[in-house]
Amino acid sequence: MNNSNPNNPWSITNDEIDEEDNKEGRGDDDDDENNKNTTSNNKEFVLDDDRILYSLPSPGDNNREDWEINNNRDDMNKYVQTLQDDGVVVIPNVYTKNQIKKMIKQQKRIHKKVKQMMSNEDVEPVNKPYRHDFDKKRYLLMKHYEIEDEDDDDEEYEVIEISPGRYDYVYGMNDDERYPIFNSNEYCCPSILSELMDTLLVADYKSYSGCLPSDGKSNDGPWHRDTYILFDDESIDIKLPPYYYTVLIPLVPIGVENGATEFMPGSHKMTCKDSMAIDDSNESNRFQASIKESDLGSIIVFDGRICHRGLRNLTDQNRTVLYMVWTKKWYNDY
Ligand SMILES: O=C(O)CCC(=O)C(=O)O
Repeated sequence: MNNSNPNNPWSITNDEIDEEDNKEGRGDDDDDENNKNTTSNNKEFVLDDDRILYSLPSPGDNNREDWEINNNRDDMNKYVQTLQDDGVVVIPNVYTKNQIKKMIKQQKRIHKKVKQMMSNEDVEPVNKPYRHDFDKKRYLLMKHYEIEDEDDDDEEYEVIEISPGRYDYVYGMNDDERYPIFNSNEYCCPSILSELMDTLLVADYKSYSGCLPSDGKSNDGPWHRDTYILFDDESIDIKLPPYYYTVLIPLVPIGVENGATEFMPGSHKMTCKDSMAIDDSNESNRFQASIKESDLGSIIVFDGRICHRGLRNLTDQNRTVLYMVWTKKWYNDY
């Protein structure tokens, strides 16, 4: 079509586009340095007005070396490949033992405070639907507690009881100066993780943190994906490039006794029906991510579309896992 609309100030004719193309080839535009932007293949685009193009630094660029621990480039390629193929990978030595100790201490303070707020006489849990998609959009009724932090202008937060004694909340985990470890670069974007996300999500992504504490003894969680089905048809979601990653950071060893996280490798690229049809008696078709005591500081990273579940906790011991969610900015985890 070559029909310029005189009523529409944004309409451009093909002739005008050709003219712009020719100009670009000749490079005879305004050569003000401030108006230039260099793209990754070094082709220069020049604005023809006085607006200034600005490139945002990548979120992982700041002071990486200060807190580099696991920064082996060969491993990096392996993690990227495994996440693309299997949808889940365990990365060792992302945090030091000292950092894990700080996280445990501050998370315990957070948990104590959350329990206090939950036991306030004004707080009544309400059964509300919680989105837990699998082959289709699915809601499970779960107890929700609305808590208020009187030390922070009565700011309101939600605590969800995923199964008896097993909770999910974000209180204290994001930009809260009272719990500085969770507010720090060393926690939020260790170099291996920020580089991984740079590679996989590429640009325009965001993250937030939360906590999954359990008081002991819980049942198997349901199989689910962490992503919401975008167009009520999972066959669309599984064809998209990655847009959602979950990161689990165990603060206690996790395994068969207290509930490993179980995954169906490859199911981020399959319909749930096809994934469930795969023979689960063959061990290689199921992956149970366990972290030993000596391996604390490791993280489990997975594509949010992978089918997974938390397995039962047979012990009376607390099982606390922190999580981060990294998504493209357009994704809304509501
Ligand atoms: O607690 C776990 O191991 C499982 C967590 C989980 O299902 C999730 O992050 O969606």
